[in-house]
Amino acid sequence: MNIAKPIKLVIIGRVNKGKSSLVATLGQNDDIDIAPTPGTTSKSQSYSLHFQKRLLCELIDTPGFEQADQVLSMLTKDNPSASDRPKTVQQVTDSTGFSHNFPEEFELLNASFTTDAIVYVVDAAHPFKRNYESEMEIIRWCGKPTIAIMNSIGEPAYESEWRSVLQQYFSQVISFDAISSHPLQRLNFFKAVGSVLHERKHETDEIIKLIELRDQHKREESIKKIMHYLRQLCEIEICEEFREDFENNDQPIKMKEQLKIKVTQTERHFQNEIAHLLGFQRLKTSIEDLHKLIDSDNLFHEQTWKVLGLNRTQLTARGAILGAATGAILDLKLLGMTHFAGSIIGAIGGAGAALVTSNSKPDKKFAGIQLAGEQMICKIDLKSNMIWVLFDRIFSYTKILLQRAHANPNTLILEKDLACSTNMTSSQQNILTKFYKRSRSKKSKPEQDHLCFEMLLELIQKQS
Ligand SMILES: Nc1nc2c(ncn2[C@@H]2O[C@H](COP(=O)(O)OP(=O)(O)O)[C@@H](O)[C@H]2O)c(=O)[nH]1
Ligand SMILES: [Mg+2]
Repeated sequence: MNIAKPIKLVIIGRVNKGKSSLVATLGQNDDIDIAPTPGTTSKSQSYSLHFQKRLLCELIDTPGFEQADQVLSMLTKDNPSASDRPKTVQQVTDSTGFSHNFPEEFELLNASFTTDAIVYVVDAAHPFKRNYESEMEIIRWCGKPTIAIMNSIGEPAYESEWRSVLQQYFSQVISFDAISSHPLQRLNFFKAVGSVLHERKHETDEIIKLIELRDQHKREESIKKIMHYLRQLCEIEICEEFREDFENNDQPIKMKEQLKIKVTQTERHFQNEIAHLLGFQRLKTSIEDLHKLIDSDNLFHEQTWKVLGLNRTQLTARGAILGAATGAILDLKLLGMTHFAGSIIGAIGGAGAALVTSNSKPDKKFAGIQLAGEQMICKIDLKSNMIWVLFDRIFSYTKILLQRAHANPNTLILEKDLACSTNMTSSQQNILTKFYKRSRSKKSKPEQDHLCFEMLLELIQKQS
């Protein structure tokens, strides 16, 4: 597929109508200035939509109209004929002093001369007023294909009123919610572009196809990142020489601390990677601190269920399917029989981690866990809920970002709807369990890994 020349669109309208928000959401990039204070955009700025290094579309964000009445009276002064109007707009914009006296109109008109179509944004949460007519008339004078967007900043109470006005001036009128990212919205927008750019219809159809491919590509890349993350989690090991005077030392506590730090860092790293992959540079998040979560005495504590969005039945059901519900608890009970084990419970219980040895000639044994040898290893217990909690957190985070509009200014809160893994069938859970095990033993089976990839992809597609 070849887009000979990218489609260039200029976004214009008054300040605070959501122009920059529209650009961010259409371009799927939050690296754009959106602020409730007017005048945030003072110069025209171009944003590109790429797919696999190919430029598909260029969106030009502009400052808002400020003095449309005066500019229109300059244009109409000599009463040019309809065929001379575009030329007149150009001449007036180029005239001496115009850029100084009308900096905003200078920016937006200049940008519109070089574009394929003009996109005009209004806020249909507020009523139409007569003083909007000047700017719509100026746009008509430019003689370009036009699309009007009704972006409601609040309830779209005045849509029908606006529509009957806009239809008098614009070739296409569509509703758009800049802070909701339903993929159909973006496609509808480009369909509207296609319908006004008759001679470039074929190219806009190609863009629509490529945008769909691009969305799919992003989902696939996100799943690859999630799998990479899970593999790393399974591989994290805190290894230390086993000390003989363990009875009174804090070696296990320190090892657990290191495990916690490592897991937390790894989670943050992959959250950032996924955010960047999905075009979020400025995302503000409020995510329950993993550190605190691991600190809670154990994963079955009521507070923890709340954080995870799980109820007791869900936890038990999942555990039963996996045969892992007792994983953490069983270890704790057994270990609780000795004083030393008590410190291990404190140290590793919350993390669902296990202490194991790599040495085959143990000389000390507690409750079936080999402690003696040359090395102690602290790692996430794959039989515990911990690995599922970590999976749920990254999967939910990714799912939310895939659905999120890039203009959404709200802080991302990751509290509810976290328990994705409880909605998985037992065979899906088994596929993932096997993946954890392969990762831990550093065995890679490409076919089975691919099966896991396909399963997670289907899951995220269904849920997004
Ligand atoms: N609720 C809601 N707020 C929006 C929407 N579009 C923009 N906003 C908010 O309106 C304000 C102005 O948006 P911005 O895109 O900067 O407007 P611009 O001046 O036309 O570029 C910002 O606070 C946005 O978050 C929308 O569709 N819904
Ligand atoms: Mg703006």
